[in-house]
Amino acid sequence: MKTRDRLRIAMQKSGRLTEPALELLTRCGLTFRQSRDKLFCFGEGEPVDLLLVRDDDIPGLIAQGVCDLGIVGRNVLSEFQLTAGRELAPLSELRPLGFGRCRLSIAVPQELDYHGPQQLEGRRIATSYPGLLGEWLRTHAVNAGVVMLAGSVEIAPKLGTADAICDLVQSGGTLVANQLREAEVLLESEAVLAGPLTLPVDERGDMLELLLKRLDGVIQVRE
Ligand code: PRT
Ligand code: ZN
Repeated sequence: MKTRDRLRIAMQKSGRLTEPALELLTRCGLTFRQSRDKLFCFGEGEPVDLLLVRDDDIPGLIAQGVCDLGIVGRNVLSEFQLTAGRELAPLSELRPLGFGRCRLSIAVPQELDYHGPQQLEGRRIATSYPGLLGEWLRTHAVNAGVVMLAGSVEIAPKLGTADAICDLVQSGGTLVANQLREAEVLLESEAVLAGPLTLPVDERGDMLELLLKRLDGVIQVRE
């Protein structure tokens, strides 16, 4: 991998985390030249550029060294850490960022009188998070089928393709609309600053240290 002297941050191109992530970086004193719908934004004042991508690609881009940092949901980062191949560099959560809060939960049909994990034994659970769900099932010694779905997970019970779901919940409105109710919380999530386990020791490392200091200042003021 060619060495770079500018810090490169991967963030979501278009979605729930885009606006708040840009706002946070702006409050850290960073300004960028290109419009945010472009793939790449060049940092004007500081040597910090942005790569705008799908959120699911962010951990891989950091692990491959294409980007130094990423702003991504803890749900996506944790899933990557559980499912990525060993050949990829391990990542770490450098800072929680306080926006994009949600939880990864198991939800069951409203009419089911849920009273514990063992009730999921032998059932099929639809999810886009096989790593996190699999880990939870192992921890609770539950043998359940994991039905992998990339989207529209909440309609699986109605379609008869699963008995329960494991998906992100925020207000709970989507669950109610699909006659489901939250039974177990697997992960409390929010946007985080992700980076490699070992940080670069060149100019990028100095810039990263400065950025972390500014971030801490901004986050502290918000709290
Ligand atoms: O295109 P790209 O792949 O980048 O975007 P995406 O569609 O995968 O992601 P996006 O923008 O929907 O979400 C990005 C991140 O926001 C997620 O990875 C979470 O970390 C965070 N986040 C916070 C949420 C929610 N809240 C949320 N409510 N992500 C998704 N949802 C969905 C959830 O999947 C469910 O369908 O909203 C529905 C539930 O919401 P409530 O309010 O009805 O409970
Ligand atoms: Zn995504």
